[in-house]
Amino acid sequence: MSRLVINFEYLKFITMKKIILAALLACLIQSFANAQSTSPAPYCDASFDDQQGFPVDDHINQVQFETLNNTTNAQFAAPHYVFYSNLPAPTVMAGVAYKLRLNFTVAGGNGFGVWIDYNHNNSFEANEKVAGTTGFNFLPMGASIADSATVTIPTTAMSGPTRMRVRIVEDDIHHGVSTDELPCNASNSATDVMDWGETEDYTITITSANAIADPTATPSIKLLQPMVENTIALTVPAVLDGTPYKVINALGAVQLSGSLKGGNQLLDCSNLPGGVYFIQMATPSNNQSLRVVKLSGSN
Ligand SMILES: [Ca+2]
Ligand SMILES: [Ca+2]
Repeated sequence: MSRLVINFEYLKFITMKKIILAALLACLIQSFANAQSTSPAPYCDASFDDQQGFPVDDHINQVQFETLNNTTNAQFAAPHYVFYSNLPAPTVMAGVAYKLRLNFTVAGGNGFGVWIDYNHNNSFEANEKVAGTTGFNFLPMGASIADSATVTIPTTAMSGPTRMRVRIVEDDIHHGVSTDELPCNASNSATDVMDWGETEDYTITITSANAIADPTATPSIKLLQPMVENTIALTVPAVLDGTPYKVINALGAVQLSGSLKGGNQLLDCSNLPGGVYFIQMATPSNNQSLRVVKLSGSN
């Protein structure tokens, strides 16, 4: 009898061990699948060398761009480059302006720069710099330094997944005292690696207004993104110019109203609280209702 009990206990022990091992393995696979990348390829190196052993904690706390909202509140591990390839890409439309919001921890004389590879040539040209400091306009020092810019996606931008790079840079050797930051390290020389800072890369998805409009279909108004921040972006066929619209909340109360214009239409919803809304339009061919979710806490 006692032998049977011992064997049963032993079996229980083995089974528990298997369960724990399986759970650990599942965790490992999950964290690997969700991991960000530390390789910038095929883009240029944008790491920092901490001035060969003297680290300074200049870093990016937060990046907000349309539905992207990545808060790290930390400097990524040395050499302080990270590609957040694991995050859902926000969708932005060519020809439309979007708000970019940034927050930094600034420990010294820092500038910053943001680039978007609009032409998909795996390089950040000077005309692809969409935000950043210039000249002697250093960022103020502090633990929570906010900055923002309006980024208008060029109508010539290529459609599809597109790399965006955000950098904060403090460097004594590379560019003297200017805050006109560059997207890459200048050369392979150890002393040309930038001193202090952080680089965060992201993927954004660019859509073309032309690709969305289908002239053979029944004219209808299209919502560019189901989840919005401060603006609702619509594509309105020219024949539906002048279509009246109402934006109602989940209780049916009208929050916004007006007439749409043909082309790309932006409705300012920055004053509305987060939640579900419906854009209702009476078009000549049918009555349309589009559902949109405004993200909370973004205004
Ligand atoms: Ca960071
Ligand atoms: Ca480029």
